[in-house]
Amino acid sequence: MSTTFETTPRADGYYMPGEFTMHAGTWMIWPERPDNWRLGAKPAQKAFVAVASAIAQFEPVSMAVSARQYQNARGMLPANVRVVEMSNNDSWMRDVGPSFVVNGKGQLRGVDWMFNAWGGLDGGLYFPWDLDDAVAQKVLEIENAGRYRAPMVLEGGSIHVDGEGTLLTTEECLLNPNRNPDLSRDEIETNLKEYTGASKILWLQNGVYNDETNGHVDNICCFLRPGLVALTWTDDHNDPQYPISQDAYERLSRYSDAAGRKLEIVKLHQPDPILITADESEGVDAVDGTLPREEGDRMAASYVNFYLCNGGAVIPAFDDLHDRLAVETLQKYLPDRKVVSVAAREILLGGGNIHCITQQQPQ
Ligand code: KQY
Repeated sequence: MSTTFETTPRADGYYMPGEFTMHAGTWMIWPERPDNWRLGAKPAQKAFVAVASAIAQFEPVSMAVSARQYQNARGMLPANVRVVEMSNNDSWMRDVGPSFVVNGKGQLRGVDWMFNAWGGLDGGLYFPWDLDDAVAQKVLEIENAGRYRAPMVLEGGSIHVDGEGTLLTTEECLLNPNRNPDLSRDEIETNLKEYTGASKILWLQNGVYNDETNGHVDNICCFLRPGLVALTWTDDHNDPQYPISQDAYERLSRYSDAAGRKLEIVKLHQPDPILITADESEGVDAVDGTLPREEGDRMAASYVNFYLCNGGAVIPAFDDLHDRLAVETLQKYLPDRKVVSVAAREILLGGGNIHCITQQQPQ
């Protein structure tokens, strides 16, 4: 049985390591809801298989799947992906899974944040979300890892850490009144520090333009290693993303991290605007209370939403001219990893990307 601790990770000597450190494996959830994924989620399922297969070249992958989809997922996934039955409301393991923490003795525990589907009844993306809110606890139980239930709503995609005391996040998401209306900025910072072990919080203002998560940091900026960050970028002054990336760049240039280092910033130029087609829009079941997918809506496409795994980096491809440059740039800054690109338009159409559907379990 997995114990629930009433203390905090920081008090017990645990901290959240950077994604770039060694993993025991990766957790994902199988997509199926037809009001988010077009054509009964079949194209998304193929994209998730491609992501799981790419990661499985580097480390073990576990896929959580509802009872209804178990046989279909087992049949579509390669044999080296472990399939585990787990109920869920959707497939965003980054946001609903545990943030794993470790101590200096190689022991593993996890933080189970409160989840309200990216904003609850005030702009959230679906109702109910109770099955998603239980996912972190179930993963920790399977891994026999102790659990901390954090007293705060937070999705894993809204934070990035360097594992050396620095945490990156956005005001747009963490200070949004639809997450923790009763907590002040100071109280939110205190919780972040207590539950991740970070000592310094670096705030960006906004996430990527039109990101339905209210600006998750994992779509705009992430650590490649301590002191080195990747930032989504555009050179087009007329693009609404331009002032957002510009502001982020200025803040990151001013900041130093918890160890006192200035940050080196790698710009990853975004793809050209990606709009939902009529076909794609028509393929999504319309249901009251979930976000409509309208023809012509711009999706929040970003190469920063990649995933680092043992010896690898799995980066989204959009069939765009910038795909190649993104791979080459990342490869240049990650010489010890193999950068693999996976076609990700179908994941983007669901509202996120490769980082959003994965969760690392540290070694
Ligand atoms: O982390 C994410 N990007 C998840 C987005 C959820 C979208 C639900 N439609």
